[in-house]
Amino acid sequence: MPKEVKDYLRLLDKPLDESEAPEARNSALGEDALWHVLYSLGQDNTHLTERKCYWGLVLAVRDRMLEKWSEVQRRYYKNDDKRLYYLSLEFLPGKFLRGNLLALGLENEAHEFLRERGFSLDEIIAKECEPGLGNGGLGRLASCYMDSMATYGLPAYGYGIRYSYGLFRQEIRNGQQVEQPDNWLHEGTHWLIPRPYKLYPVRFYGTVYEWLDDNGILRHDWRGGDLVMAMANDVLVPGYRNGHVNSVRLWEARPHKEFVLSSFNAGDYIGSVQEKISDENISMVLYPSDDAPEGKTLRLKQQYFFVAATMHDMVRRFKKLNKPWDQLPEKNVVQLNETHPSIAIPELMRILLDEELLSWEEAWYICQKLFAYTNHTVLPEALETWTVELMEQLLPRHMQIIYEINRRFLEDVRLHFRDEPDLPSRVSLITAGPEPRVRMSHLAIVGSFSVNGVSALHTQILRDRVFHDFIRIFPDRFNNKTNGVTPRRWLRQCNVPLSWLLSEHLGCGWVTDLNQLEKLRELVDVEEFRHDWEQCRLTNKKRLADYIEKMNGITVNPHSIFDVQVKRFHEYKRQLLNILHIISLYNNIRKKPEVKMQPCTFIFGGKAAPSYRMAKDIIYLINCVARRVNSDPHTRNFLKVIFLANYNVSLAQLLVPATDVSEQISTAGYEASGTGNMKFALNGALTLGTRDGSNIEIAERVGDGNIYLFGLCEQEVIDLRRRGYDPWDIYKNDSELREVLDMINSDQFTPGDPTAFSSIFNSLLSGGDPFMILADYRAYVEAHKRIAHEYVDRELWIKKSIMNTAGMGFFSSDRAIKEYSEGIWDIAPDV
Ligand code: F58
Repeated sequence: MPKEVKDYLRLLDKPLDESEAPEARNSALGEDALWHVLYSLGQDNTHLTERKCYWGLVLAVRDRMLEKWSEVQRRYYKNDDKRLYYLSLEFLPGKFLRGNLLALGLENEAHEFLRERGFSLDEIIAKECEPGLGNGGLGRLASCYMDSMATYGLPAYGYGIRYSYGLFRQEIRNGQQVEQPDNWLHEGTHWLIPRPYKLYPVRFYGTVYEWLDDNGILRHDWRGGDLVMAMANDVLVPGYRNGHVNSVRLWEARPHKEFVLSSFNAGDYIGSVQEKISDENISMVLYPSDDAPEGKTLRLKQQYFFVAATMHDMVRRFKKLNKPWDQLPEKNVVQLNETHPSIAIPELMRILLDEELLSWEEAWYICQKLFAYTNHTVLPEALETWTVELMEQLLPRHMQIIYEINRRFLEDVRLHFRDEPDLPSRVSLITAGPEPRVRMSHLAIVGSFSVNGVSALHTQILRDRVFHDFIRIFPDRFNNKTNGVTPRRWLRQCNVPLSWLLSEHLGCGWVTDLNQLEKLRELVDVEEFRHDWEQCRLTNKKRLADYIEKMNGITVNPHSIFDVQVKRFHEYKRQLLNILHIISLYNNIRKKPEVKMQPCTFIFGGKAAPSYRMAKDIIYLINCVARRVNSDPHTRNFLKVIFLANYNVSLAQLLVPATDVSEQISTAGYEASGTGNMKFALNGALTLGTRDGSNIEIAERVGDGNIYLFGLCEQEVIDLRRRGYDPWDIYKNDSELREVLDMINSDQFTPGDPTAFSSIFNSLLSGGDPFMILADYRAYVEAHKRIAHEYVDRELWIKKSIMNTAGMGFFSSDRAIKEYSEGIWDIAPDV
């Protein structure tokens, strides 16, 4: 290892010197930052503060991106490129500054500028606020994909909502989750470029009028109701060192009428702004879950709001080209990230039929060639539906169009599947019964030319179970695109020590060609390399240990196994299985203090949807167990349990490089893919996982010997359910487990309150637990034993760690985006 690398390990704030020259520009970044402090921020630039430097830098970086962005936009027009519209109700980009500096090759300049003024980039970035405009994997995937699209040079646009409040900020008080508003814009942000002149009206409610056109064709006109304005805000997304900059357009709801002056003058101050406030509410908050009925209308409003504005934008751009309508799908493709934006299908139909006066056949032909849909879940309760009643009220014209799509579709189905009288009701876009509902996934399937799952297993499940009927109707429509993560953020940015080491041995090419990590296989037997690998990991672990000390006031041993489970809290992800095992470990240490045990630090993080009682109880249980375990002098040196509050992208960037064991333990068949699993393995963590989602594909690539797979596979879960799963039987026969469960069902962790966790106990035993936690318990414990045993053999462990990183090239989002662009979108890079 060269001397500088070793220096780096000691001095984390030292810049990483890469050979590539920064983007050519006449003036220096620092000079421009100073200029902006005075002329854009309107502040004295002779006396600098951290804040001034930060915003000055942001504006100077933004200038550089804007120059490239406008060049790129002009090129798209000039080259008449086919464009991709990526529609997502969620984006989780993480902090911007470091990623943008890295992409533009400006990190050193920024370091220098700050250092000369007595500040440090790391400290400044620590205070940067993070847009939490998503719940979890789905939103983060959208951001990884935007990064890869820009790095590949694709003519692509992201579209979403500029929520004023992101997902709530999680605090832990007395062990319980408390939700606080996440006012990420409290200081404003220059990363967003507001476009007050890009303002489109969006209609809700109203009446549909019918009229006959000159050819005697019945036409429709949707009028009246409420109008809300959608205002564009652009976030720039630079490619990695390729001069390419794309953008994500986030719509903000603006009032159609500012305020009612007559009411104000009459003294009705509240009434005068009521309408304005209700309009602005549309982009106020991101929904953490859609199971609260009072939020339902607002959520559907959000969906239509951003989709209507986006379709308007696409049509406006297309019209500038003066091409016939049938070329719309030749020049554009729309990817729907889950069903949340699928109302785009009837919206485009409405535009083409009612505004552009196309025939139904022409309009439908265009739609079916334009839209593609990605499914991210097999959970029945997460497959979105809306009551016909609500749809008819809020979007009356769209409901008519959906009825007509359904009528024609079912007519076709009846014609082609004459001997299956039940099929039409199963595939219908609208459910039968007293409260009919629109199935958004069926709408998305019928209105798209491509439907994809996000891992091989998930796509297979869609084919075999969830959308089985549709496979026969549209055999060529379904395909798989296994997820990926961007190596820029999830290795180069978050793991600087390892990036140094990799670049030193492999060159810098891996940052944009992750398959180059394969070459690491040649280095596993080099002792010095393994030593350096371990040093990098230890540096990262110490950094995390410092953070834990600071945030939770608990000292953890950086030489202990860092075993991490961070993700949204959900029963299917089985954080419960993890904590059950921890309690049994705790019992064992107390019973047999003489047995030497490898010290272990179990780390949890993640948010529970505010209305999801069980998920919140599990968080509480983990914190109660942590309190007990961490304060027990008998176990303190061997076992620590940490819950890190407010898990977000930045915290993930700190945790991922410091993790030894990555917990990916969902019930097989439930996790569509997972992307956390990829980030951890890429950084050299070993996965402890079920044969679920993309864990299976990770195992294929890192090798069975370098991953700990355990438990029932998807088919076995189904078989067991069919045979009858009896958790009481397991309870009776496994004394260790019984002891753990009885402790939960007593006041052991909540002195004086023996029923605090009875709902958890009952869900595991009496409720028939669909996630079959106890069925996998023994196999999970055994896998942990193997881990503890093998971790001690440092040579073996480090080799396995290296083999993980070496095998993860496939899981780059660059690969995924290439597959999407070749296999679905039919678009090519313009660089
Ligand atoms: C996730 N879905 C999947 N949904 O769970 C995960 O397996 C997959 O890797 C990832 O998508 C990317 O494909 C997901 O994150 C949500 O966050 C829902 C959004 C709507 C509200 C409820 C949560």
